[in-house]
Amino acid sequence: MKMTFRWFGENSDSITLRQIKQIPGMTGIMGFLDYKAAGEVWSEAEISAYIAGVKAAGLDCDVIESVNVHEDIKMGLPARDQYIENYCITIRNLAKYGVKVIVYNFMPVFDWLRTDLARVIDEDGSNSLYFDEVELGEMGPIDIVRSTAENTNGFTLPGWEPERLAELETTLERYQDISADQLRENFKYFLEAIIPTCEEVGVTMACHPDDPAWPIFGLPRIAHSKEQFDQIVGLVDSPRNALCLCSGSLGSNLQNDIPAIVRHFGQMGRIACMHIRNVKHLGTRKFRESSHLSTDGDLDMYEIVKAVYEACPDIYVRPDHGRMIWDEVGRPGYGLYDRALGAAYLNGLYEAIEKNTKS
Ligand code: CS2
Ligand code: MN
Repeated sequence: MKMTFRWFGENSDSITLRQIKQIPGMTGIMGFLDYKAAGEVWSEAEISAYIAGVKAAGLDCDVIESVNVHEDIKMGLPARDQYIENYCITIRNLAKYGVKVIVYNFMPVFDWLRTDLARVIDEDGSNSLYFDEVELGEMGPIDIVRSTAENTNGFTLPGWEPERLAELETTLERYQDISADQLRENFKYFLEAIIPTCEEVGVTMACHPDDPAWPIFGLPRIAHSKEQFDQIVGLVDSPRNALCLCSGSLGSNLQNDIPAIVRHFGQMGRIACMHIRNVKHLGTRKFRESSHLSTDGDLDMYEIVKAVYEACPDIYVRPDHGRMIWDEVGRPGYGLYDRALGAAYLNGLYEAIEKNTKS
């Protein structure tokens, strides 16, 4: 299990590479050029400068996260071929600088979605990302975009880039005619076009689950259960067509048995990486992101890490969103302290499981 940390880049993160390097057991980052719009080519010059900085800090950059898929690809519009071509160039460019895994998602319009980015947790005064389906219904898509964009402490959030959201209403309308099956067809078209390039250059695509794990605003969503992931890995049967299982995203629906899902896809060799975090359910489709500790949320982190140890011990993992604690101000979900605690905790679980198994 290679422990990593999400990092947004020098001018886009409140956290420095030096701080990340000082977290015990940290091997590298999951990198991101946060200024790139979906569909744009990531140039060699940009990639090499970014990765050189990471390497100089003593960290690896084997995983890149959120090379976002252009909406025209998801909607199956004629312009998709151009965007797919751009995507293949980006894959090649990343491979040249040693990138092995690209994390992406195939969610229409929105990436992960919350109704509050800083809900105070009364017990201890920290705050965290929060979701309530009732609040969501009252807000509607336009309000949620506005409030998300306004409450990020000046940072952009992955998947919430202003360019992508400018044409929100038109995009939402277009999706009314796209069924889940059609979306899956478009997904297949995308994978069939890019996986040969991945095979050639040795890059694995890792699909991140829908978050929350059900359809939102009537938009089709096809990546939030074991059955759906079975369909996705079957769209193109190649080890380069793999998953980034996110325990917090899948865990928003407690029907998802995460250790079993990890074992299933891990044994198939189809998990490239994981985001491991906990969620605390507060009612039906109402939850907050808790600390990583099992007893603070509803997921059994020991069982999840044990499944990783048994089924796919060589994968990259990272703590996912953390709470804001110790008065830290930063990009919601991506502060330093709680995620660093999460990483140390997950490494501790892994060490204990490994030693127990071997003794
Ligand atoms: C991330 C997503 O914060 C998160 O949960 O996992 O933003 C993720 O990077 C994307 O869905 C992948 O494109
Ligand atoms: Mn995630």
